[in-house]
Amino acid sequence: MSTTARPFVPLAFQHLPEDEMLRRAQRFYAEMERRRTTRHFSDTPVPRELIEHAIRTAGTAPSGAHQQPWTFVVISDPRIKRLMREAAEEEERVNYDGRMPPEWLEALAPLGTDAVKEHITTAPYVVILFRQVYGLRPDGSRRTHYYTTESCGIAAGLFIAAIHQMGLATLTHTPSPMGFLTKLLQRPENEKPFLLMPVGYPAPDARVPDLQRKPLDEISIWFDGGGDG
Ligand code: IYR
Repeated sequence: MSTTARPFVPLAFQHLPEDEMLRRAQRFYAEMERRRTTRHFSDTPVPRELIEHAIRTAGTAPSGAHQQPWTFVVISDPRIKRLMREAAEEEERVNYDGRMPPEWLEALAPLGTDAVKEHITTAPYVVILFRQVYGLRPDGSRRTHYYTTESCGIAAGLFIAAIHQMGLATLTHTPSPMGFLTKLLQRPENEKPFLLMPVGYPAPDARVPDLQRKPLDEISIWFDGGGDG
């Protein structure tokens, strides 16, 4: 098969003074540090345009061979949300009633999760990120996709950051197994559900577990070359 090189264009890169870089880094970190996952959403409507921007932002993620192996399915239709919640809760009841081993249930206990998935019907939008395991060419033949999990994980991270930065909240929910989403949302066989993210304002009385994040020295190891060796 012949391949065509893309034309290259100059990189539009803005060099900033170091003090400005530090200010930006601190401001962005402070903003992201305030992000919390909540399970309690308000049903206050959210402008569709905001969700569109978050998806555009997610779509800037780097991806394996620039194949952009993601489809964002956006649901605000109350009927579909209800069906989705019913199906998710059915699976989760099986999970919490024994499909998840005791060690898993123990790990979740501090977070207070259970089989009730109210966020699916309360949040004004539910965004499901589907991972395109392989691509489909216009003639129906399969095109291998590379690093789809990594690519979708990065896209999800950007989506979450965008949602937080614009003043909304989301939750990364992975109902398990997720096959019911493929059926309900009529996705093609090359797409697998990756993440379900309700989006909206937090409920006025939203509560979150009192979590601590690991400090820098617990999450990073540095080889500075400055030792006495
Ligand atoms: N999918 C279940 C269980 C669950 C698993 C993990 I790992 C979490 O961080 C949270 C929940 C549920 O959504 O309840």
